[in-house]
Amino acid sequence: MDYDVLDLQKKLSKIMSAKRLYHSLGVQGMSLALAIRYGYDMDKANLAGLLHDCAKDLEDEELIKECNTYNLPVSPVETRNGFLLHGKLGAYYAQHKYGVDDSEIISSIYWHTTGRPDMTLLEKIVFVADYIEPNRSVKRIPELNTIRAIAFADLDKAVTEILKNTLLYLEKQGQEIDNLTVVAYDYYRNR
Ligand code: DGI
Ligand code: FE
Ligand code: FE
Repeated sequence: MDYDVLDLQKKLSKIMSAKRLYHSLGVQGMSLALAIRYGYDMDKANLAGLLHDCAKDLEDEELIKECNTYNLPVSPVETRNGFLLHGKLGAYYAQHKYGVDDSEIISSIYWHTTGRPDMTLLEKIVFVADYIEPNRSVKRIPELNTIRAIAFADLDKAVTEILKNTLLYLEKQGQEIDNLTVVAYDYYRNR
């Protein structure tokens, strides 16, 4: 695939906080490593990881406004928790702002926050890489190093553990849970 990753990194560095860029570079590298492990196209994984949070530096209201502008559907849960839209809008930006025309890359960005049942290999790679990238802290997620090891042994199991942890965390925090996340966990738990 013909794509100028350095140019894209430079563009993202102008719209992202330093912290977000660092995270994005971490996910880029981790997606690449998982692609090597599971035999997926390295360039595509690299690009998907780098771009996955390209719409995250927007306030909740801005995310909703942008989705309305581009006719992207906004569910009631998403209206109440605007940040959930950064995957959907990021997928749109990847396509229309950053010139990505690969449908696998676009959908891996689209689904990276909630996951979904029966994810494609790249969707799983980005979903897992996002959680285990080196800048995530074991202080905040005690199971992180266990999940990192699992990620390189059994990708579906890593997806399952991450969904389980995420749901537990959201419950503990009293945050509203999107049914997409529940449906994804039910699928992987029973797989
Ligand atoms: O954008 P990142 O922070 O790198 O990672 P992400 O896009 O996976 O977002 C992580 C957050 O999303 C994490 O705090 C858990 C949250 N999340 C995932 N599923 C749901 C959710 N939050 C709510 N409220 N409901 C969900 O179903
Ligand atoms: Fe994200
Ligand atoms: Fe992320």
